[in-house]
Amino acid sequence: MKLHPEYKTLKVKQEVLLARKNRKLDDQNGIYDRWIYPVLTAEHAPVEWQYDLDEETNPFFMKRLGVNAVFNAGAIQLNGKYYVVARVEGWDRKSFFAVAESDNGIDGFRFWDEPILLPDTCPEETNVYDMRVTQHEDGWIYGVFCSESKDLESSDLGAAVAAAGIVRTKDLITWERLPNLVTKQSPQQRNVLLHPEFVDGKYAFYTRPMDGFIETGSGGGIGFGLCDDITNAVIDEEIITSQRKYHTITEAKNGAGTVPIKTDKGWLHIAHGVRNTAAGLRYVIYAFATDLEKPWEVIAEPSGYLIAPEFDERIGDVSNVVFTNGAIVNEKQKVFIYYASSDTRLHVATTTVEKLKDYVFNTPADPLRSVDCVKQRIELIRKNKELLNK
Ligand code: M1P
Repeated sequence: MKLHPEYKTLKVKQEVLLARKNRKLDDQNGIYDRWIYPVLTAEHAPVEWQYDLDEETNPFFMKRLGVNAVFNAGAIQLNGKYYVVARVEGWDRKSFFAVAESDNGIDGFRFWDEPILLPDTCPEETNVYDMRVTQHEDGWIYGVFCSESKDLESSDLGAAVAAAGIVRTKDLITWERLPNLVTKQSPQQRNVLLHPEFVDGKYAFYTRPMDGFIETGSGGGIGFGLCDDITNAVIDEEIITSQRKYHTITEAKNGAGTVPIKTDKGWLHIAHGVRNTAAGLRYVIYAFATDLEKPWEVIAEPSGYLIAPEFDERIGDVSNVVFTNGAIVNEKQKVFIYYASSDTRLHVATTTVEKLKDYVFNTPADPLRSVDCVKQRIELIRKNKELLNK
């Protein structure tokens, strides 16, 4: 064995990337700040995960196990550090989870030495992705993710079945796998999220009822259901929280994103909405609030999107997509929304709980018809004219 001389060159180059300071973008909307650089990309994946460093077995210093993308990440703050559990996708199309940590949440993210090796309890499972990480009041940190298997009942080679996998940990190092969630009303599930508190003494999940793997079909929006035992999670009944609506950003589908943020006025949710276009599906991020006691009941939902793909974010493996499954609220009530663009890279948007609350409760709702949208805008213009003419 002999360390390849190219290794050091590559390490030095990567170190420059990892040490790069992030900067806020100038172009702001008052709701949140965007940052110039993604916080994680495929280029952040450790060299040791991809190259055989031995000159004898890898004389040309080839990437043997390349990383294609780093994106949709769950997030949690522990002991003052910012952790994301990112979806890392290899050149082989399979995704896995890996923890990266940062001291400030906006730059300096570094992957831990090794990715997470989940307990292999589902022999039929082919792929895993999009972990939502919930610090639950029962003392465990739960990860709920999509567990994808081939649909053996279909003759279509690409047909798949999506279910919600559940793991739990105390330290992000050791993970215990629990049985997948069973939802009696829905044959498939993706974008499932565990609520951080018990509701009526039960574990509460935001679900995404769907008939097929891609199409939500009859699924009316983001679902909500309760279960008694998380070690054998079964939801008998799902009700709809944030509904899909005709001619809105959620017409084709929507799905829960970050763990709801508790405020004095209600739970703040940051989710994704999808609509169809001639160029394919367009994914944006939106927000809404639910009642403190009844976290399934929507009490405010601003019109339109909170974050849409902009600039370079528009392009990637699945273009025209922004997607979130993780946010952190720090001790200063600053909010770090980790969102991925075009299934390729991970970004951060920062705001505060106060600003998000103002946004969700004081931004007008979608009146659902063009003529009413114009009336809404004219009302704003006339109010502003009055102020400007004073
Ligand atoms: O490709 C965009 C996103 O598609 C899926 O989301 P949804 O289930 O709402 O269609 C997910 O697979 C997600 O990982 C992906 O980012």
